[in-house]
Amino acid sequence: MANTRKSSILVLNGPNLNMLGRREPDVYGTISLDEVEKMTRAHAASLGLKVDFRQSNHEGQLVDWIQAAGDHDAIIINAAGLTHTSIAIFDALKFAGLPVIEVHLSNIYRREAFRQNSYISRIAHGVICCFGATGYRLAVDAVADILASS
Ligand code: CA2
Repeated sequence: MANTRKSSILVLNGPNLNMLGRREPDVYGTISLDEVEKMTRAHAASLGLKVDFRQSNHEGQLVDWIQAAGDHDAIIINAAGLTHTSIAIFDALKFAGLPVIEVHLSNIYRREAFRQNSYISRIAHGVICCFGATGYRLAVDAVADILASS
């Protein structure tokens, strides 16, 4: 029988991204995380993909979600500040063995020096930054491409 299961993307968001749209609009834009979720979900649906969209302010919670990602086909992650510090998230993503697309709203290379190291980039299939919320849509396109060619 043909496999009719829809591919599923786990979209993870790290600390403080729940504040999106409420502070620093010059850096992060005015769109809220709820709106980013709706946009990501709608775009994924148009490509026949499912999205499981989550945010946590806690590193361990993100690690737990990555460890339990076995039912998903790919991970899109904006680990926010943990991008630059978390070997635990790097390890979890490495062990998950799924394609990973790293997303940042801002241009992390034009900002403070401490934002220019990303542990996640070492394991990511690809990195999308600088495009604001559109980056999540581009990441879904990247996942669709990867899954279509795998
Ligand atoms: O540009 C990105 O997407 C970042 O991952 C955002 C993180 C930052 O630490 C990374 O270096 C780059 C910050 C997320 C916090 O977002 C806020 C949004 C609105 C108000 C306050 C924080």
